[in-house]
Amino acid sequence: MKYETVAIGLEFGGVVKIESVVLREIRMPLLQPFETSFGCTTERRILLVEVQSEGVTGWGECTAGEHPSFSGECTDTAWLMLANELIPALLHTEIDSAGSCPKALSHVRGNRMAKAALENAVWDAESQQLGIPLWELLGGVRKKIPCGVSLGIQSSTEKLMDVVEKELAAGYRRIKLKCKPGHDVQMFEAVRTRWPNIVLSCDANGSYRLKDQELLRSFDVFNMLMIEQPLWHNDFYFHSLLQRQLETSICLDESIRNRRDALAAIEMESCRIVNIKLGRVGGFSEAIRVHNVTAERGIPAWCGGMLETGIGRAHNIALSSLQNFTLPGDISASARYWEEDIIEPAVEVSPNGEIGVPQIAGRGFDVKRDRVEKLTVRSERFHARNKAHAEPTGPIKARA
Ligand code: OSB
Ligand code: MG
Repeated sequence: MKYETVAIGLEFGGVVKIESVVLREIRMPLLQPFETSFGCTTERRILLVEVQSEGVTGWGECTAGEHPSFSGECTDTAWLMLANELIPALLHTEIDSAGSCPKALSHVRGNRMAKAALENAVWDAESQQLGIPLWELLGGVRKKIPCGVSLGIQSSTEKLMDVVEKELAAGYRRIKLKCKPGHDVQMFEAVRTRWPNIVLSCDANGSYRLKDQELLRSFDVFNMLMIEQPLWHNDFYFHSLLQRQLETSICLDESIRNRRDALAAIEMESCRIVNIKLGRVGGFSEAIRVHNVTAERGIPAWCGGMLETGIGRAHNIALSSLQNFTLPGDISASARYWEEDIIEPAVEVSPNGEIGVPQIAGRGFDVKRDRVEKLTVRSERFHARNKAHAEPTGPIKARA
């Protein structure tokens, strides 16, 4: 079969001269603990990258978690990779656009969340230099992003029902329930009985095994839009066997690291829907490539979330403006996560469950520098003297 090539966002131009990069860690408590099959998060330790380039500052956020559970990366490994490998390599290389970052960083295997933080900061800077919205630089077309919510495992069904009710009242268009063995059918039954017609999905984060096939098949009666990553985080084959047994569509999250993985999953029929996350695939360049292959094959895509601050959220909004992001993403209001976000305006969702894509140059949200400084627990600045040698110049601030 012939497929038409989709080449959105793959034409790059210009020159990006990077003078310095600041790496920092901020700490932000979540308003509510977020529990998944692999653990509970109460406070985020988030790395931010600032790229200074010809009068503009591009920001990037690293989506690595505090522990290497969702992926093999965590906040501390990402710091190490950025400080020792990625930032020096970028400062050492001439790049003509953000789209050349993957090549400049290609000597490092894996560590895609660390790479994404840096590459996305360069895209952010480039869009400001060109004076166009980031979404436009990426090749986006959508003016509004449909939004869903991802609900962590709750302490009781009553609590869960209250949370679902609140999010539906806020306008969200899809409810995703985190599940794991022992935390599934009863919960789905309660939600479905009360809300027979809402768009519902679940996310197992890889917590079931093939021996649970019958149990997973019993989820079909709940008429869910999808079941996200039911089996192992790094599998395609067993998901393809499982998908044949299910009416409900499988959506892969953890398994998809790049375009080639998406293509393999689609050709093996391991899934019928793809979740695209900027950090998981290594940044905007690869996210666009994954998007394009899903578009070519007629596979719906949506943008996942990783409990981001407003910087990551702004980037997720820009990415979601691409044509094939047809399903509601896990991109929701800042106020669901943070007492005060680090951007302004905060991300807000309309009563009909949409986020408006900002129509101004750059990421479309200002970074509150004072707030970022206050939340910073360590930072380091790196200079490009002349492209010949880039060295870390030591901590500009460090406190416990
Ligand atoms: O699997 O989608 C996931 C959060 C952390 C790690 C993995 C996942 C998630 C979410 C949260 O589902 C989505 C969000 O609200 O940011
Ligand atoms: Mg997921």
